[in-house]
Amino acid sequence: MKYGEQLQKGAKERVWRALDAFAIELPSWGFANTGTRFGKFLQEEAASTLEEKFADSAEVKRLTGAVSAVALHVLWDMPNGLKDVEAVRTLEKKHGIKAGAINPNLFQDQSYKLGSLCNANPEIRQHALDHLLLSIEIAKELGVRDTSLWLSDGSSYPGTQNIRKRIDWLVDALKTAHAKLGPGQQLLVEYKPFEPYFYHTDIADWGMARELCREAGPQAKVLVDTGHHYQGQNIEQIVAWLLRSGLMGGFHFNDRRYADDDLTLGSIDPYAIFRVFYEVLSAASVSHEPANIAYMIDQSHNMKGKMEAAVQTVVTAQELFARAALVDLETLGDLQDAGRLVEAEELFRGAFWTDVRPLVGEWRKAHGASADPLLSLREDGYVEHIRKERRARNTAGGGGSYA
Ligand code: PSV
Ligand code: MN
Repeated sequence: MKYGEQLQKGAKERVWRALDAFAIELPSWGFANTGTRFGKFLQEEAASTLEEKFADSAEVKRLTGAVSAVALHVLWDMPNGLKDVEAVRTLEKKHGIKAGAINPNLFQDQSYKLGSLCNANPEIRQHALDHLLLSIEIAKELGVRDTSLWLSDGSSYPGTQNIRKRIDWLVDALKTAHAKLGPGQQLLVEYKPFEPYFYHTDIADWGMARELCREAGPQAKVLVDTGHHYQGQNIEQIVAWLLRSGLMGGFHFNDRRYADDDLTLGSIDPYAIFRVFYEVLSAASVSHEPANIAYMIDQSHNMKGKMEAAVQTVVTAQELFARAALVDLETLGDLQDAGRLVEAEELFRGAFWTDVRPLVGEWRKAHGASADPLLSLREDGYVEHIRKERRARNTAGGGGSYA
């Protein structure tokens, strides 16, 4: 098959079908002012209230047509716990966007210096567990499927912690949490090799996350954050394994050059994300059912405007998903089985190199979104409006120096 032929052979239908089924969650924290370890460069238009985060997410949803929900971080967004549920329900209705995955915060409390669910002190473990259970309760109240757990727990110096004891504490906690899940709810377990600790991390990779899920129960699944791997790791192979074992729960998408850089999806290595999407789509084609995976973004933008970055990310995700959907799986399978390596590779690469932007734009337009969301964002005045509205609050103290 020659390059370009794929577009003629029912490509539009394939892309259309893929995009119909594709939606991604935005992180509420992606709209707030965050910083690096060395300083904060404040953005006048950043969101600081939950209402503003909902409003910003709704604008990204309106422009792209591919946003399913806005993921919440309990301490940052719902500091009063269950008392805030009603307010979230009101915001969901007002802005026409649902709350997404509920993220417990087990990394900021002063007592967590030596760990949260893995702390040697049983009182601190209980405190962390209570917060995890509260998060599950909040998810239940809001009708949200996923509680998304990331633990920063670890140590920076060999010999200072008992790794095996910590595994047992963690398993106990996850079993207790799992028992509280309602029908249809899920506990997503996210792994990360290092940072904030640099010797050991209690859930350092997908194998540890998978073991923990298996011990916790059938509603626990693994969350793959694309920024949480060592350099050179074959992430799509991890995804293939997790799909095979029914433990692929969801993604936190972002791109990186060095470590957990939280750069815009596809800005450094779009081919890597294409390959991940291809694994998901090819597994779904064999099982004949959608994998029911939570697609989520986990990025914070300190250089780019937050609204622009969010729109750019969703559009990139749509485009890479569409390109992955272009792979003719049947033909590829035949070529692979016949050992026709270069033809197989060219078919695969051909899909990646196809410019789907006009097709994806058409899909968006047909679905009431914008053919060119970044241009529409620039033209519709939303950013100017929120900048005016939020300027005074965002520049009064806080962060680094701001002229
Ligand atoms: C940790 O690096 C992480 O990826 C987790 O998902 C957190 O919830 C998120 O970033 C925000 O800090
Ligand atoms: Mn993450």
